[in-house]
Amino acid sequence: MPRKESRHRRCSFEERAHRSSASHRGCRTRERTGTEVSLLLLGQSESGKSTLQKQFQLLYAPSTFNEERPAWRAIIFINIISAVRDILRVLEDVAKKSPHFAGPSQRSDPLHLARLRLGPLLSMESKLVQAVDAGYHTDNDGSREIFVHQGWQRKHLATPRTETPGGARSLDETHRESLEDETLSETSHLLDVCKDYIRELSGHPDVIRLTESGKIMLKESSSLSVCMFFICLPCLELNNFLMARSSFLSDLDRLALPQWVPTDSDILYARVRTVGVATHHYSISVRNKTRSWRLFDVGGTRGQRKAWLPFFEGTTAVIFLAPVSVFDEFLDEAPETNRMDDCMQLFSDISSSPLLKKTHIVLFLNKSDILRRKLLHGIRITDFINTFAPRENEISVALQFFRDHFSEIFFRTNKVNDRRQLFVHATTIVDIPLMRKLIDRVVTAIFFEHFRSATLI
Ligand SMILES: Nc1nc2c(ncn2[C@@H]2O[C@H](COP(=O)(O)OP(=O)(O)OP(=O)(O)O)[C@@H](O)[C@H]2O)c(=O)[nH]1
Ligand SMILES: [Mg+2]
Repeated sequence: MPRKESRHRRCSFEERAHRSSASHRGCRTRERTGTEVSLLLLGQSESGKSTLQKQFQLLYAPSTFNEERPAWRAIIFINIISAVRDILRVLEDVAKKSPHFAGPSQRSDPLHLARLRLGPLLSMESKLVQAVDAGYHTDNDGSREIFVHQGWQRKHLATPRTETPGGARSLDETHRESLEDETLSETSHLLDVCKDYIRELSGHPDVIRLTESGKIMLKESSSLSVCMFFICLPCLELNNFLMARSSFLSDLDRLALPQWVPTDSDILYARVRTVGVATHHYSISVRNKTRSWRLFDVGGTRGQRKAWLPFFEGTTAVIFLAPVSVFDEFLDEAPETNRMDDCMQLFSDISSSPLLKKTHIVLFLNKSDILRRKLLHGIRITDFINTFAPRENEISVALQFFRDHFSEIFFRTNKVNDRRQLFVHATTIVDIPLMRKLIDRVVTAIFFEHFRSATLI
């Protein structure tokens, strides 16, 4: 997408986010009277906020989740294509540094060949982005990720498609739909044609060598959805164990089938960056009492955190997501900052905010599945957090350590109101049966705390 256009899209999106925060102010009265429960999902980027919101939808609005299911095909295709692009980029970087590098477009060069073979598939990315009316959000550091406008799925429902007031579908609409269908089936066909080349590329000796030597690693949140590579600090150890995970890339036979419809799990693993604040409404019954709930899913990159503030006042509860697997990673937007340090600082800011002094906080120590795999793989927490020593590098010990650490931050910053509570849970948000039970428990706790504390205000 041209830079100008993407800036325009970003701008209008931010305006929308601003409008939504203004309309949010108007809704506070309802919250104060206790008729509506509002829940704020907070945490750094890629901590799992939107995935948690999808779990809410799956649990409390399954019919809309089902209606929107086909729309996720395009996003997953985009995820796959950008993963392939990232692998190619890494391999090109390696090739350029090689003493045998003979120039960018040598016919015999296997990478050049791979680019040629994959070219038609790669060129579908912009068409898919257009089809879902998405854009790219670029951070200060230049990192780029796809974002979509709130409610984008509604425009891409399989049935019923939108109709004009007269009952007939507009020509524009029909044209857009057929373009979208064409784009999807073309991508699916190209994916089928290219799947062996993609496999070959993922198993390229340089990719294996670099992952084994720790020179590149899979961005951990993407290890299960898309394999995004980046050059990381040389001390990191990660081999192709993670790469062999059930990522979209290792499931191409299924995803390239023309009749493939994303499963619940595919949708939970699909990655779209949130820009601004997305509001979701649910009607939730707790012990036969039905209330309207609003969930605010915020964009977590550093540059977006200022936009959270208008949503603090009057919120019933905060669910803070701390991705505990990130102890050995660094922020995309600030590569010198360890992601766990950023997460703890952010948690400290949230729990000490005067606007949240009466708000209970639910802390999810998320991505515990990835934490477990990293520890089993021998990545040592002490190499990144020296206060962890001399503990055992073991999952239950690590979870207890993080639980204690976050609790200490909470109690240190909690002097303003000691009636406020912190509920801590270790989570794997992509685990559907586990989350079903946990969300139900958390919702019940928030609901009852809400009405108990309403009398305290
Ligand atoms: N393996 C694993 N992956 C997870 C878990 N939670 C989230 N993910 C994946 O992590 C990626 C990022 O999750 P998101 O929910 O998009 O993160 P976010 O906090 O909304 O990020 P922003 O919108 O950028 O603020 C997605 O691809 C999810 O599928 C988890 O517990 N385990
Ligand atoms: Mg998000």
